[in-house]
Amino acid sequence: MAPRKKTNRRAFLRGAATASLGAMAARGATAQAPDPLITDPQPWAQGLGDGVDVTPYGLPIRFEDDVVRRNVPWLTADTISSINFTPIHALDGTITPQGCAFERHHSGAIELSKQDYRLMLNGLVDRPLVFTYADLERFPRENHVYFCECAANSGMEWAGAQLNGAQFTHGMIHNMEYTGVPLRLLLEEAGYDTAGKWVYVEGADASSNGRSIPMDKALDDVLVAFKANGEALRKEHGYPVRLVVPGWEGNLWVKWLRRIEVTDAPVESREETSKYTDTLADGTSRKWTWEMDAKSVITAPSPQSPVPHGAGPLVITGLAWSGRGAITRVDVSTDGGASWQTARLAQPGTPMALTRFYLDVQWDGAEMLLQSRAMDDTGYVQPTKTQLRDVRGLNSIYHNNGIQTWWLHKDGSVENVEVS
Ligand SMILES: Nc1nc2c(c(=O)[nH]1)N[C@H]1C(S)=C(S)[C@@H](COP(=O)(O)O)O[C@H]1N2
Ligand SMILES: [Mo]
Repeated sequence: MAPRKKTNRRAFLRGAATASLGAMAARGATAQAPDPLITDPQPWAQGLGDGVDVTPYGLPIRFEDDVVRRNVPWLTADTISSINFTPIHALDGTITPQGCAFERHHSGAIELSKQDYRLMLNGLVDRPLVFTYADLERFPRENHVYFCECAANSGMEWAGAQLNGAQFTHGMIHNMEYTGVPLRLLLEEAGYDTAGKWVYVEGADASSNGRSIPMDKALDDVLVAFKANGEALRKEHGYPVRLVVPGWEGNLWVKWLRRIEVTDAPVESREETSKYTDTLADGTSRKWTWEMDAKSVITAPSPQSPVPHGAGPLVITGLAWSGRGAITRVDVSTDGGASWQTARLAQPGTPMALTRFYLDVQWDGAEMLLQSRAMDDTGYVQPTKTQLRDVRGLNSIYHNNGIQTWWLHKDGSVENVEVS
């Protein structure tokens, strides 16, 4: 799975050997032979490029066509009730383009137009209401950047290192800027009853993916969203309207949102009983584990993003997030957790959104055991897998936020291993 760029690397080292000493440690080697890419006229400068309308809506250039969502075929019986993974090993910054943001469907991605869209708000309210898409556009709206992480992210890694790539171990996550109407405004419009302690939300797809949400959360920061990263939601993310439930597990982020019922008790639906509960060592299960605890992963170097350049300057980078607040600090270890260095945050952490971190090191070319650990503004520190298993046992699938280890080999290749 890990693309090993051995030929390229050897070619580079041969070139570097003939170049000046120290070139290997520099960020760009000084070549001695004339470089035809500089000295010769190139085809792209000898003709004209595409006109402005050749691509009315642009896609990434073909050289980047390996930066795509991928699934793991053996995980699910088919691709309809399935999941794929964001290529986090190849992205930088924090915003996930919709085109490569992971998808999780229980009964496939449906096509629902704005014209056919209806949102019902019923139950314990003074006035049951139905909103069209155009109605929603007339409520005051807000913009917020939030991550959405499936509770099953890293679930395959509970018993030990399994999938060889950050995309597969940690890629059930995306981070977008949402535009939407606070759910509170719709509840106020309908006049919710004080006996209404919960809302039950469901989608228009065959699975409906119904979930109960406590009223406190519904009135706090939940958004009825229709734009992501400035444009309409993509079909696979719930076009035309999805729920955004900041910091809470992805399953609550109902897509193709069709109904919100104010209730006095949780529904205890399939998705919150037989699924998305956490079975402990003694066989009992925790429920209502909504928040996504602080977590981080090094995205490069990682198995799909090996080091192509040998010893010298090396950028170690990754993502950190917390469903309970903002990331305040990320530490990186190069020796499997024996010692830690505090990484540089590209931007100060913001609540319930991805934070990018960097550690710029001089790599001596020796193997490293790379780890990262996140801390949030509640004082919480991301646990080791041993600490997590001490509390949760080995029966769990969901909510694995344990520290990940990548083994960087001398040849620059990287492997998923466990140091617990
Ligand atoms: N209507 C509906 N909403 C849904 C789902 C679904 O299958 N149907 N899947 C849920 C799950 S389990 C997750 S993790 C998120 C994934 O959102 P995404 O597909 O935009 O990544 O959507 C949630 N909302
Ligand atoms: Mo999920």
